[in-house]
Amino acid sequence: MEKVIGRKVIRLEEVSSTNDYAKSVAREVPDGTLIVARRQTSGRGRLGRRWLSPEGGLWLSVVLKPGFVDTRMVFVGALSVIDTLADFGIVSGIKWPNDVWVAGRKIAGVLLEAKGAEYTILGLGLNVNNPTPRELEDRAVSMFELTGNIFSLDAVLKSLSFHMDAWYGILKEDPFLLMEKVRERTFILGRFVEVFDGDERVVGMAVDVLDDGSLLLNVGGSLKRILYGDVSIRPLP
Ligand code: BT5
Repeated sequence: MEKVIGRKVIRLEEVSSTNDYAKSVAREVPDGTLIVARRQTSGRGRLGRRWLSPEGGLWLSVVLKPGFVDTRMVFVGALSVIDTLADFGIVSGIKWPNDVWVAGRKIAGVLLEAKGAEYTILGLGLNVNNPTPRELEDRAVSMFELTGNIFSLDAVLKSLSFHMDAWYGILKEDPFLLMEKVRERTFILGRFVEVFDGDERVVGMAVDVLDDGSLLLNVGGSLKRILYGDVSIRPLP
């Protein structure tokens, strides 16, 4: 079986979703096994949204078995993408909770799915050599579009694998250090934002990301803790 920096890797040409494939093998494979596909036919975002996954991008899932559930694993994915992009000369930031953006556009997204404490699937999509899917217009970007360069998917995968190993280790050893980095990299802090959690829309100033991973908003002078949602940046009222 192929390994990338000590990590077992399963490569697929095409799959519906690497997260679904990862779930189907999760019980049998070791902690840290990575599944990567050239194309996904039904790539998923959160809340059943579509993740467009044409050839040229990195579409992968990692099976993690830390023995606990921790939603902050989403930041293991986001910080690893940020470090990987930095390795290739691209500066990026976290749009809380699960997006990585460059220059106002989304370059990567993380989808975390846990089966109790048994395993967690960390799904990650990164636009590398693929052009931005047309229907996303100016909301998405790829490494190719930012730099004009074609990257070796294996080199990007190796870098991602290395950084995921490091941040996963930090989450287990010292989650507060992980959260320090998350705060440093969350570019919405100090911005006026709208957050939609599927039911409720809240508008306020993003003040902080707390140690448990939640977002603190100043809503008309009172502080509100947001556990989950979609953030859009808004002009100051
Ligand atoms: C996410 O969801 O951002 C999580 C995306 C996770 C994708 C990976 S790929 C490997 C693994 N297997 C899967 O099936 N999924 C994971 P969310 O925050 O809900 O964002 C979804 C939204 O991102 C969509 O509604 C689009 O607006 C946008 N989007 C879709 N495809 C995109 C792309 N390739 N690049 C940038 N934005 C995209």
